[in-house]
Amino acid sequence: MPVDFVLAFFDYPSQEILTLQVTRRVFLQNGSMAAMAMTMGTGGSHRTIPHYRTQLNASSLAKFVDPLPIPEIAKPVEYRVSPDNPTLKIPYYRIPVRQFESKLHRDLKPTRQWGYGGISPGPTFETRSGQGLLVEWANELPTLHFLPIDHSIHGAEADKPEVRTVVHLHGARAPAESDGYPENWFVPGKSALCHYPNRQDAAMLWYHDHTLGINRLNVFAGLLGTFIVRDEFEEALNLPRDAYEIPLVIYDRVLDLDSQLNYPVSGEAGKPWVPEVFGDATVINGKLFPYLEVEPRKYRFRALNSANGRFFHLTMAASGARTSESFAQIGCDQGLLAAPVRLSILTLAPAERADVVVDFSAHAGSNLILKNDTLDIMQFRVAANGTPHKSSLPQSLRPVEKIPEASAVKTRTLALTEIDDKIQRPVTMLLNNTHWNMAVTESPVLDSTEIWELVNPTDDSHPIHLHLVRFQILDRRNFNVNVHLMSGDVKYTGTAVPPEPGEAGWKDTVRADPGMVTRIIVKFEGYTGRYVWHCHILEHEDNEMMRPFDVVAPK
Ligand SMILES: [Cu+2]
Repeated sequence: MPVDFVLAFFDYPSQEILTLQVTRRVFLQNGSMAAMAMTMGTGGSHRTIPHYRTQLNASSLAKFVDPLPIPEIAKPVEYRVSPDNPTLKIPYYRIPVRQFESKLHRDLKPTRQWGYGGISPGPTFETRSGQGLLVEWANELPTLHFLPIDHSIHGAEADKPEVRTVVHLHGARAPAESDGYPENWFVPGKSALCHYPNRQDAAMLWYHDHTLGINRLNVFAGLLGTFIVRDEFEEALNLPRDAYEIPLVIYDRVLDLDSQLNYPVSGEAGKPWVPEVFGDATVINGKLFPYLEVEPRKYRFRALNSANGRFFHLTMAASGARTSESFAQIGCDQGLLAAPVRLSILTLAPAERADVVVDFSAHAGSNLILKNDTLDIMQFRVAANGTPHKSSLPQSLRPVEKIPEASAVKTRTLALTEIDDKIQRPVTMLLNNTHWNMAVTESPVLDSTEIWELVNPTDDSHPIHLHLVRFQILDRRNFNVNVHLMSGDVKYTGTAVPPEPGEAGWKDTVRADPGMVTRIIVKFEGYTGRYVWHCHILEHEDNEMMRPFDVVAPK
């Protein structure tokens, strides 16, 4: 398949494109190639491309001149009666959603962004398992959007207000009315009150915009933040904490020469949507190429990939060489793993989280570099001496009891499909060949267990996220794509591969890799009501790769 997304980005003449013969899958898996494509694009044959402007070459900026920002902790404004227990008062937060400017780098001008609490990432919520809280999300944004809306996309038609928002707390077991259903958007001047009961294990969740048809633009503008749930079990493990526990919110952006967000467009009149976006500016906690001063001891990093579409492959390098077994991964999306997993490369698909411990004690007085593929993205400056510490890295963490396959009452086979135009540019992506507006086809019964088989005949790895629930990955297995495309049948061609050790815990987002059937097992616990499942490549999600599902009461 030709490089359709480069065509989309840079409006290459199609003849040129057809000679390149690189698949988008390769681009998805290889960040440096995407960066190369971006560089190629600056010399490409631009015609009149609305919105999209000449790109800043982010690698030309000085490295490691800004300290890593740590997002502030959200503070409740008062206590209010809990919606599910009138005898209880719970914290009430009010978070304004605002436009603001901040410098992404010392040598850049301030960049216009949108942020929760007027910052991006937004303030970090700190709460405990079972400690419910209320958040009033108040839309105080301007009435005009500054990124290119595609009115041909479902839910973003020209009769809709330009600026709309709705907030989803990713990974939360929350009632449907507080889950941020994509159609429940509200306009500037309005707000939504959400109740998060937090009856779930310790984990790092994250909140972000989920507005139908413009989600990719609102998140690109900066509407994201983290939400940490803690519990006694985790605290008893004596992991690094307080100043030694640090969130790393990682995402890529495209900037213009004026330091402004430069969301790519297709170049096709009236249809600016592009199938994926990859930027060469890797931002961590709101800064490009930040540094962090650390002591020679263990740190706990809570990493989140909040990129629109980029998969990160993170490594640590000392003096130019990769250090082996740099990370001890202790948790994934929905909390702790059964035991630490030693990794030299940490892969994060969009929306995935990894909880990792890094021990700097062997590097006193030197610098380490965090890399994504070949790109240096952050520096750790390890002090020569540190304060004595007693944190530990236990050999066993939290038991993860496997859900038996025999407990599943239903198996659903769900295809992930891509519809291309005549020159093989994707025009829409679908789940199970159904559009957003079609009748609900997945209606699991509350407290029942199901197996979902995600059949991926496309060239892309799609990170699939189910709202409300946590699940376990059973396996991935190659199948014959051609047979599937002709007949719909699934003919396996390989043996089932178990999840990677770092995925073998509780998940809420799973890579459905190309040419494979990915099986997950899910218990639909929590609440009845309407939720969604979708691809977390935001450009896919916005263009039909999202479906509602209903959790129904048992008969
Ligand atoms: Cu996708």
